[in-house]
Amino acid sequence: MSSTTEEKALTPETIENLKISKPAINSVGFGGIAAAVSQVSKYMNVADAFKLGAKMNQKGGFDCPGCAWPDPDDERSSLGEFCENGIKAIAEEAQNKTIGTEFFNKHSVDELASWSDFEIGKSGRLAEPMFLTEGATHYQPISWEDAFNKVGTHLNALDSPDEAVFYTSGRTTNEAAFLYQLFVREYGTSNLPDCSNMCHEASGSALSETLGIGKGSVTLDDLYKAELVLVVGQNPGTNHPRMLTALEKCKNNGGKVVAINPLPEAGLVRFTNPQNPIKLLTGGTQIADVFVPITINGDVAFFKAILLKLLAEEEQKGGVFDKAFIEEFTQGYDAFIADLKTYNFDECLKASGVSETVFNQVFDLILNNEKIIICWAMGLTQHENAVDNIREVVNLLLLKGSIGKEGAGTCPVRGHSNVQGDRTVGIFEAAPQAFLDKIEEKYGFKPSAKHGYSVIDAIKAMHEKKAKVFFGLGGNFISAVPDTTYSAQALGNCNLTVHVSTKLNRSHLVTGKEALIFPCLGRTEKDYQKSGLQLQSVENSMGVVSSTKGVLEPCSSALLSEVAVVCGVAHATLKDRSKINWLQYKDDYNLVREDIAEVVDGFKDYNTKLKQPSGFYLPNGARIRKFKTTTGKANFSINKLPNWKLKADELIMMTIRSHDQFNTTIYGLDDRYRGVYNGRRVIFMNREDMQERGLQEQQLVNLQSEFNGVIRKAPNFKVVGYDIPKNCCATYFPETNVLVPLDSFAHTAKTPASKSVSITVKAV
Ligand SMILES: Nc1nc2c(c(=O)[nH]1)N[C@H]1C(S)=C(S)[C@@H](COP(=O)(O)OP(=O)(O)OC[C@H]3O[C@@H](n4cnc5c(=O)[nH]c(N)nc54)[C@H](O)[C@@H]3O)O[C@H]1N2
Ligand SMILES: Nc1nc2c(c(=O)[nH]1)N[C@H]1C(S)=C(S)[C@@H](COP(=O)(O)OP(=O)(O)OC[C@H]3O[C@@H](n4cnc5c(=O)[nH]c(N)nc54)[C@H](O)[C@@H]3O)O[C@H]1N2
Ligand SMILES: [Mo]
Repeated sequence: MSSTTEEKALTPETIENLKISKPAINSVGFGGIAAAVSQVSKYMNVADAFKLGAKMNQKGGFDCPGCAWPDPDDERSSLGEFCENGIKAIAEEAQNKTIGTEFFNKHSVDELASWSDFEIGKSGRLAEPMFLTEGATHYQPISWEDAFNKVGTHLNALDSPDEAVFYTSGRTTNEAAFLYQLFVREYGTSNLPDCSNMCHEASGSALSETLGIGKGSVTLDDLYKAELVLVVGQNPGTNHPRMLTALEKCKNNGGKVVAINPLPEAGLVRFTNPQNPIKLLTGGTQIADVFVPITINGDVAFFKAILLKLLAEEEQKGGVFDKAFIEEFTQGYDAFIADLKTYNFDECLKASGVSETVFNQVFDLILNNEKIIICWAMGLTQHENAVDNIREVVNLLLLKGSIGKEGAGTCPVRGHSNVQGDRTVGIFEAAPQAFLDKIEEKYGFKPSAKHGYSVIDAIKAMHEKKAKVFFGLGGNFISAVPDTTYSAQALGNCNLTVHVSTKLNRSHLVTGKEALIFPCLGRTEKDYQKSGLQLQSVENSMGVVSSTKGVLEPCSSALLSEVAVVCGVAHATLKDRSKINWLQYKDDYNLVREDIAEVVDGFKDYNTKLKQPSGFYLPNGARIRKFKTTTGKANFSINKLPNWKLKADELIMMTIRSHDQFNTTIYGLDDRYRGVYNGRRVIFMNREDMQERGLQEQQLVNLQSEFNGVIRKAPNFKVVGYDIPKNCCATYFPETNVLVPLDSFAHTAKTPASKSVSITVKAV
């Protein structure tokens, strides 16, 4: 019997073999290296692994496709700037096994959908373009030319270009991303949702409004020189391991680190640098001087408590706020202080869930230091009040004058390795008019000025059949987005779904009436074109643009680069009506960069600057106290406490990453640092909450969320008692995306609130 689109979208994993042990407090070290080496040897030959290890994140090598953490400008470790999870990321891409006609003949779409995400990921690298005809059970091969024409035919048959959606994931290089948005705009729409919509969009919104730039202000050097670094809502030991090396350096220079997180994440507590063998033996550095076990979404309350006490101290003794900075560079101070005074300290502290003792430790550090950096990731951005979270962080930095000076500032730590660069070069459903004007000036067509669909809008539009073609440049849309069942129906409503991908994933199985898979080159592979071997470029979390060049031979001769795919689709769709010679770009990527240099600020002499071994910094106003806001100053903002309330039996759930996954790619079934082995359908619960519900360790439970009267269910999870604040719980993404309501998202930014889902837990 064939399964429905909704059924195919769910992860059918079992949980029988789950093993639980004590969570680790120390990250990396021998365990990490052993884990990485065993991972690599599973899929790659050892010679390739060494070749890659030596080139990863080295000047002139390739950029690790793992995370967006920057590489040091100066000395780089001779062992390579790598980490355990970086090695897993490249091993995942640089697999020996490939899949094509034979594989898809053997396995129907239905059968593949019954595999777990882990099994799907292990099937191998996609090696040929494939096509699923309407009503068919199996994908079949298709030539690139026919495939491009199919996309063109579908796009040209739509009543309006706004009936197509063009998604981007954040691994896409600057060159491919720039051409892609250019094609989409020439085709006639601004429907350019991207993974950033689900990730740091709230940071972009909050920082643009308050500091005039949607990116962070600090450099790696600032982190080394900071007196105090707050790491808020972030798990760097797993998701940005090389950040721990920077924090260690900061501490060696006398800096202090505070971790604000519902979970005592390994790595923040203690960290062993894998590139320092002596440390491996002695047990490593204590990274966090203070650990703040905050309640989920208690951050605005916590920061308000800090702000209130700072204000009291300023009013009593003075010298707490940087008055000269506030006077010269900011706007809105009086209104901000007036609003702050309407809050009560005790109530705020209580709402944060933090003890007075821990609060005072953090308060003293903030009071007594002038060079403060605040780092954050998804723990702040994936809430309904995510924008308030980040604006409140900015308020604190502004009061302390901790922005635009050495060792101080904002540090939103990006996820995908080029998610920041994609936005810089134009992947944006709401691009500024100035950028659109530049496109018009250079290419002679008028881009649509209408705001396009973000991820959430796109899902709704497809559900309502207002959008009929979905095109994804990278990523795994169905598993990444909230409300899996509703979103599967949305994709199922499309006439055509297309994915440009390196690996098979669930989105290839949750299709429109027709579907295409375009296999492409990965970051690690050599990209040969007419003019020779090509290099591409990416921007890291700190605004440094550098080159990346693959080192391995492509895993299949049928692969195209993302640039070539975009050129092929653009040419087949726009034909003679285009003002652009699409096919020239794929022969020589220098031409793409020459265009970017003309259109995007900060890229003058792009091709020349890219030859600098460490890359080049893009301009950043906040870094030099030139705030490009509507007021021309840094803006204080007024933020309310969140006002959600749990019902009697509800818990607030955050959906997080295990140590063995890259977003929807499941490297393995273990979460070593949290002591979970052989299974992912677990719910981490406070032991008192378990007791109140009469739940035992590893008891099988069903999870349910209710939002605006709609009930969503996720069955068969096992309970794991954990050090997590009362009324809070945690599960892994994407297994519980089915519980995240589509209509629960950050105001202003529309980031799905996947870190604050109200759920109930019931024994099976
Ligand atoms: N190996 C690996 N690396 C990755 C990724 C991956 O999946 N695997 N993903 C990449 C991507 S795209 C991204 S965006 C980043 C994600 O990097 P992270 O943001 O570190 O990832 P999450 O697992 O979502 O972790 C969120 C952290 O926030 C905490 N948290 C949750 N809610 C709250 C809250 O309300 N307040 C506070 N203070 N803390 C909270 C959680 O306990 C957790 O430690 O990592 C990137 N790097
Ligand atoms: N509940 C919940 N949901 C979340 C999150 C959460 O914390 N909780 N996090 C959100 C966040 S922060 C993000 S960024 C999104 C991630 O959303 P996406 O970016 O859409 O998802 P990924 O899992 O990173 O995409 C993996 C797929 O990308 C393809 N791929 C890998 N490398 C390449 C490449 O070089 N080129 C191309 N063309 N394809 C490639 C592979 O086929 C792979 O299967 O998920 C979001 N969803
Ligand atoms: Mo992300």
